[in-house]
This record gives sequence, structure tokens and C-alpha cells, in this order.
Amino acid sequence: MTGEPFYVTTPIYYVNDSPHIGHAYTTVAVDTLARFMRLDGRRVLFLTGTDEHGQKVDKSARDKGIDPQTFCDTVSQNFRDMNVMMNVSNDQFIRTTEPRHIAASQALWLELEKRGEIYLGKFAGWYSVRDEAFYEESELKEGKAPTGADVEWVEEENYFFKLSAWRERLLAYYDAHPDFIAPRARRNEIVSFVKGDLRDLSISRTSFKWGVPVPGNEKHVMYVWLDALTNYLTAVGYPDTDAPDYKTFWPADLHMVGKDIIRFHCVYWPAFLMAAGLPVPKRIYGHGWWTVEGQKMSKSLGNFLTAGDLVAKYGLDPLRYFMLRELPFGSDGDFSHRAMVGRINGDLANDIGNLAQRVLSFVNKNGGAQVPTPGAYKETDEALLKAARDLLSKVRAEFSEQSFNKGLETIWQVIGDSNRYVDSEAPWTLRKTDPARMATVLYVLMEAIRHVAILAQPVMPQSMAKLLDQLAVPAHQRDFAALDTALVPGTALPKPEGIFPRFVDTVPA
Ligand code: ME8
Repeated sequence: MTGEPFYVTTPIYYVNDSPHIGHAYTTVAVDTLARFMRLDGRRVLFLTGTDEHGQKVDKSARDKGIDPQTFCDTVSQNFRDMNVMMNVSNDQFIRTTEPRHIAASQALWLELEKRGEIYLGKFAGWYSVRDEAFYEESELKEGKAPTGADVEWVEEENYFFKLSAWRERLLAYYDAHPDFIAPRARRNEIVSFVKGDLRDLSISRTSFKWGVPVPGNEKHVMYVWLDALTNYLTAVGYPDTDAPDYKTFWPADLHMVGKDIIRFHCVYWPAFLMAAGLPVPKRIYGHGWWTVEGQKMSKSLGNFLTAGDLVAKYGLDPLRYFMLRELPFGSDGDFSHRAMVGRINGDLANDIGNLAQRVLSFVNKNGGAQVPTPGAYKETDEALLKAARDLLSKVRAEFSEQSFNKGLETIWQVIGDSNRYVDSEAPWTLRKTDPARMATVLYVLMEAIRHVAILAQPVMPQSMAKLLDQLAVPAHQRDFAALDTALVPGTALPKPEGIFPRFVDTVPA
């Protein structure tokens, strides 16, 4: 595979939890981007996986009476299964308990130690096991972490990373790379955190064993976040900086994460990398948080939505579409049945589904079930074709900034234009009065649909593949370079089938 490299990652998920819609969201957003870049000729490395060390995982395993490794094996598999179910096209799935990752984490530790960035000291402070994070006294709210998680007082001998020494260099880095942290609100949040009282960071623990052993002092295991962040390097072959994947893909183009973990990615991670003399990733995107029917998702509230439940109820591609279309990417949003059904019946069944169905069944019945032969174009035809051909550059710009909702809106404008064009050109009338003109109108519509289907593939791969099948577009002409080709008149077309059925509530809402 040639093309400009694009390395994109999801967070690696803790194995203490079953996969839910939040995990599916991040992974589908990254999957969409990875698919988009591949179709756009880029050489993509898409990494996801599971974060298996630390006190939280250790505790979850113990609570179940299972040894941590067996527990991790089971739960990690659930995340792999989620990827298959969500049609996720990851190139690698990493687990932090793999030997290659333990080796990479220890190598990074030794590099930091060699460069004088680590010292042994005594830690006394607040720790939240749920967040796997240290908090300052001043950050606590009514005795809890700002996230609402319980905190405990920890006093241990710990190794520290000289984070405070990196304050000015971090700020200079943010200044010199205005697109490093997105969206803008997150950037401001990080800059003010770093401008505040940035203390040295405890990077080892002694009170439990479930972690990567600190090289040279096996009383300590590495702080789970130092180990976890290193996964992005492990996957490209670190510590072998001559490894082909390292050379091709590092630094990563994008770490996609939820807003809950931007401090780790935008402060600690670049500081560790700079301190180890390694290049820093190009961009971190902290997306928003989903609630469910207006409430925070939690097991105790019983509103914990697994991706599996949602796929079974609404269908895979409608769910993928909803997640990326419903919210301005970056903002928080609410998952509600009503909003989901609105998108299925509106954007999918009515807008694109109906357009495809009415055009393709008309061609099937009245056009000999083959791609029509167009005559000379009128202004209205040229206008719709131009709108379709202009899509790629617009959608590319929007997806490159992770504005998925805007990219989809742009595609849906052409769907709207096409529906208006069908109404105004009225091929059913032309059938009797001017069959040659009818053929031109149908051809223009099919070309518009072809553009839409090719560009919507990253979001809805299965449904758009079906639609492209119905347009008889060969498999090798479905990438973005093929947008410049055109449907060949006379090509036989299969019998069309509806792609997006309406969602009918069995129980009235
Ligand atoms: O933080 N809405 O893992 P984690 C949107 N292991 N996204 C959500 C969400 C919600 N309600 N709930 C979860 C960890 N997410 C670490 C990461 S990376 C080196 C280590 C998504 O299992 C979102 O991407 O707690 C969030 O950042 C991630 O799941 C947290 O997953």
C-alpha cells in the first residue's frame, strides 16, 4: 500500500467494564476516519485495544474471584467482539499484557531514567482508583474527585517523573502547534491546567502488583497511565526506532479520546515523549460525552446501553450514522430513542432511502433495468452534477478536522438537491412526453447517488456497498479516485431493494 501515512488510534479501554455505547462511539469515529483515509488513497494504521493493568482492573478481577490475567482475557475478548459487531476495520488490536508492550514500557522507562527524568521520592496525596488518577487537594469537590469518583489517601515510596520541568516547553509546544489539541475549548482547558501549579507526577505504585514491573526495582509497578500511553508506541515497534512501522507511522496523526482523558494525552504524554527525545503526536481530539435519555449512563441507574442492544434494535449502519450525525463532534449529547428514530425515518428512510428506491425502481421498470444513456445536459443537470462532484473536497476538509456531522450534512445537501430535482424534472411525466430527456434525468440522478454512496461508505459501509451494488459499480471503482469515473450507459442493473426500512415503534411512544 502506498500513499501518505495516517496513524490513528482509539483509547485502549479498561477491561473492568463491558463495552457500551461510549466505547463504540470513539471506535466508530476512528473507524470512519480510517476508512475515509483509505478510500482517499492514504496508507492507514488504525490501532485500538485494551488497557489491562492497574488497580481498577486488579480490583474488578478480585471482586469476581478471578485471577487478573484470566479476567483480562475474557473482557478483552468482549472488546474484540464489539469491533466485529460494529464492523470496525482496525489494523491492530493491542493488549497491554502482551510481552511486546511490557518490553516497550520498560524501554521507555529506562530511557527516561537514563536522561535523568525520574527520581525516587515519597508520595502523599489523593488517588482515585476509578479514574486511575492523582488529584490535588484543591481539585476535590466535597471530598470526591471532580469526576465524582471516590478518592483515597495514598502514602507510598514512589518514582516521580519531573513533569514540572516541562511546563514551559509544553506551553511553547501548544503555542507552536495550534491544532495539537482539538476542539478549541479543550485546548483552553489544558493550557490553563499547565499554566497552573504543574507538579511532578508519581509514576509507580507499590501497594499492588498488577502492572509492568519497574526495571531494576521490582517492588514497584509502573503507574498504569505511563504503561497505557506507551501502547501507541508499542504498536509501531518501539523500542526499535528502525522498525518499518515506527519509521512510517510515528508520530501518530491523531489520538482520538473522550474529553475525560485529555489531561493524560495532552500533558503527560507529550511530556514523556519530549523527555525521552521522541516526536510528539500531531493531534489529540477530545470528543464529547453521551448521556442516555438525559442521564449519565451507569449500571446502577439501569440505563447502561451496550452496543449490542442498540445494533439489535436499530441496525448497525443506522446506529453508526446516528452517532456521527446527531452531535456536533466534540460536544456532549444525549442518546434518546426519539432522536434515533427521527434520524432513521428522516435522514435514512425518507431522504436517501427513498431517493435511491424511487430512482432505481423507476429505472428498473421503465428504463430496461440498465444504466440509461444521457443526452445533452441542461443547466439543472449540470448544477446537480457539479454539486455532487464538489462533495469530495468539502467532505475531505470536514472529516480531516473530525467534523463528521458537518461532512454528513454536506452529503445530505446533495441528497436534498437530488430529491428536489426528481420532483421538478418529473421523470414519470417525461416517460410519455420525452423518453430521451427521461433517460438524461435518470442518469444524472444515478450519478448523484453514486457520489453520495461512495462518500458515505466510511460511515455506513454495509448499506452503501448494497447501494453501489444496485448501481452496478464494480468493487474496484468505489474509492475516491473513482469519483472521477462515470456510470457506463447500458450496464445491466440488478433488481433494487430498499436499504433503509422505516423504524416502526411496536409500542406507541
Ligand atoms: O480511560 N460518552 O479507558 P476507559 C462518550 N484505559 N465516550 C465515552 C463514554 C461516554 N459516555 N464512556 C466512555 C480509559 N467513553 C483508559 C484509556 S488510553 C492510553 C487509556 C469512551 O475504558 C471515551 O473515548 O475508561 C473515553 O475516553 C473512553 O471511552 C474511556 O475508556
